[in-house]
Amino acid sequence: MGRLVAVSNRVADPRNHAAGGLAVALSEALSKTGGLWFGWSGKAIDINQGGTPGEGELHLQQAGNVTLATVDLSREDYDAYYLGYSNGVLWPVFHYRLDLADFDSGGNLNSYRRVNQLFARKLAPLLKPDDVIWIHDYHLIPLAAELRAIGCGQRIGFFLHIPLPPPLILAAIPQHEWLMRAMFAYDLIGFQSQADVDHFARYAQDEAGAEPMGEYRFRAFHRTVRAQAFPIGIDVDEFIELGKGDDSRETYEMMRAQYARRRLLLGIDRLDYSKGLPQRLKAFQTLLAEYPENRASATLIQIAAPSRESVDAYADLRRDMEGITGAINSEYGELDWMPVRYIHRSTARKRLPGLCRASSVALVTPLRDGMNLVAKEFIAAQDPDDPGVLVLSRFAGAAEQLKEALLVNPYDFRATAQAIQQALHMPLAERRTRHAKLLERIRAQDVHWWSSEFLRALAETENG
Ligand code: ADQ
Repeated sequence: MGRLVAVSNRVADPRNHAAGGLAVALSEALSKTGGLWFGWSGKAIDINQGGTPGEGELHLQQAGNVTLATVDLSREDYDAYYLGYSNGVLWPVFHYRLDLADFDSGGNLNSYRRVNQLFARKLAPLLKPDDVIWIHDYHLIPLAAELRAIGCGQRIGFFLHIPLPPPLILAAIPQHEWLMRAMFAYDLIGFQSQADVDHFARYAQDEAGAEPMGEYRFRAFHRTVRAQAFPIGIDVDEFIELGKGDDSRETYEMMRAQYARRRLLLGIDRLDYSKGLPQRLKAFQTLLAEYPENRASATLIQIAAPSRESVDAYADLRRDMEGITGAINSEYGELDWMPVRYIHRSTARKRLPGLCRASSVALVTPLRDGMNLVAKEFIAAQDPDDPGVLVLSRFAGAAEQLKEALLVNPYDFRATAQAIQQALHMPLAERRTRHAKLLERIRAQDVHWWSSEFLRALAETENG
């Protein structure tokens, strides 16, 4: 294989393993070929500091044998490309939330195109003819088309980390035809789940008149694209090792000591409306109402990392969460017990395994999620002899794989409360059997499997 060039909105320093599984997996694949990682520098330059829309300085940095190439954006482009179009249009629609999409601002679309053109212009001169390019996520859907437009003929693959909605929902985006045409500039498109592949296949055939060319391949707009599911995984061994570290062990001991007489339920998310957090709190409230034996015992720790706070829908969510938490705690709280501990901060990665291991139940109940890696991290962190139970939304991509979890419909509070009750009272033998199977599944398709399978499939494509 030629040199690997990875492109993503954010670039992580491969030497910093605290960045997590994806950064580790990409770094590993990049260092095998002395690769290049290209993306936004994280800097948004104000207009009075010289930030001009459609322009940005390129920075090159060496991290071992991997080159990091990053580009600054003007504040105006950052606001419109990142917050406006990527997170104000594509994120909500791809998560089936048409009600939260802001289609009105044409400026956002222009900027989304302009940033993708800027990235193509800055990246093209760095490319070698036999490079293999792997572009990530919804911020960069049109990047391959922009690269092709300026003469790049290399193999280009794309991985969508979020779900692809059914054709009718996708078609609500005014520019859906343009986005789909842009997808056909890739040689391979990877999705998180088979459901996403099916949505792509239906859209491609029904709306874009694509011709199916045998398994996984479609032809339209004079190009052939392969579309396939590559469910992303975690680095299971790395997470288990992290669990043996001092920080994780300390966290575990502290939680066990503090909650010795209680049962811990855990939620770890970004504060995002796709994660179903208000619904999760309401299911927990229903548990306390309908199964009173859990009062003064079951404690939900919900850690929600701040995210995209300047987008309106996120500020609304923050208020909702505070309101519902207050209502539950004031209704059921005792002098020595608060049912919900809601923490609006992120937790250091090195503490996560300990926190997961100290919990009896994980609540991973998104309304829609590409995959959800927290579900897999929870499984990896458990003591196989006395494991906790995963309550998982059927609308998370992970539900296609993790069939031994307790699968729930997060909109149905009573049924979710019932599943939590079942999780809290599951016999040890059943917990062990379910956990062993889940661990086997996340090992078989871990993050190393994910990147090597994707790159193998990309190398097999016919390139055009
Ligand atoms: P995200 O929506 O960010 O990612 P997710 O997979 O849940 O979501 O988490 C990614 C990582 O962030 C995990 O390693 C998790 O531990 C960490 N994390 C989340 N909340 C945290 C918190 N409060 N404190 C500390 N760490 C936290 C997108 C898609 C997902 C898909 C991933 C990877 O939305 O569906 O699984 O990409 O493809």
